[in-house]
Amino acid sequence: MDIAKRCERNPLLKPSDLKAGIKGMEIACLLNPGVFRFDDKIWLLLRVAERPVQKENKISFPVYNSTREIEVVSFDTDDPELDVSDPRVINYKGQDYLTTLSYLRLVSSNDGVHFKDEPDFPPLFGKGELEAFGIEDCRVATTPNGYYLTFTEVSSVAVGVGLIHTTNWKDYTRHGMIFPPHNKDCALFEEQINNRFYALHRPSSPELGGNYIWLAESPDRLHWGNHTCIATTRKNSWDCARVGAGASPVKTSEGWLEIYHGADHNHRYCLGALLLDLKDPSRVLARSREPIMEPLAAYEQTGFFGNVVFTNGHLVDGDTITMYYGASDEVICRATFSITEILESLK
Ligand code: MAN
Repeated sequence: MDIAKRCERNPLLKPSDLKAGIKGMEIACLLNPGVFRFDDKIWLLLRVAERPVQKENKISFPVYNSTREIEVVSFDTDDPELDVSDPRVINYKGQDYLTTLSYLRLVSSNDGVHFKDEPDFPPLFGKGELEAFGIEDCRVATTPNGYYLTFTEVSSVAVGVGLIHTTNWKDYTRHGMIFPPHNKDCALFEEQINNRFYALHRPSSPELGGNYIWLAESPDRLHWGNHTCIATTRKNSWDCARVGAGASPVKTSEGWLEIYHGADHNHRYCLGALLLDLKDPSRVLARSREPIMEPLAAYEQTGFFGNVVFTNGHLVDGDTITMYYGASDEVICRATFSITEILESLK
């Protein structure tokens, strides 16, 4: 059952609300923001996906070249060696490319509904070979030592998870790739358990196994081990093709509550919940049978890539989770959940 309370002002942000951040490009999509409080305001770290204005019979997209400049690559749409069946990814002569280049950009708000650009806080762009196709879907873990950002690094060689640390959103320490390919959807626990750091992550195992949620532990957030698989996809279910963690798990009296996404073979993305043992988060205490949120609103069903609700950021206040999410891979929305209601739904 869909128990999300959608904000009446949804979508809160759409591509035309912001100016493109890369010269010569336009914003195609705003997606999947990380969320945090800073300086008495609510901030979103948006994934902004840009591309050149498309010309007839051509498909053009930006990539970073070896000298770290943005270069536009173009193919003729009638080329028989080109596969454009997915609006997000294209394949040309056996090589995959993304149709847009993503970077991370900050917007802030006093009320959590009206967001504005923050030109004094420069965006985070992909850097180096492993981010040549951009950086995406950044989770922000808020800790006493500052903010830890986990995000997807994309290039022609890999999809993996990068880590960045900041305290002021102006100076960043880049720690490189912490979960090697193929991996994404990494959510850090915001506090230690038994003196260890924990993370949820999503490796993909193409032959045996699949796209499952895993748990890992670390002494320092840089070196990860003791990996265990905690949630697989489920046959004939809304989450039969792919599952992945959302934002940092929420500590509740009954366990760590994780809102995760699940997709079926039609790439329809819904949200569900996992409840993990407080002292041993590798123990799954409960999992949603049915989604707690489905793409039901018009803006969730139609867009750049329709039938998607995808989240990797929220704020928690008492019993309320204020979740920000990407709808249809195109616009930014907000919904709230009652923690009690989610926990009830798991019984
Ligand atoms: C998938 C989708 C895209 C994303 C790529 C690379 O195809 O999630 O939005 O750009 O993976 O991460």
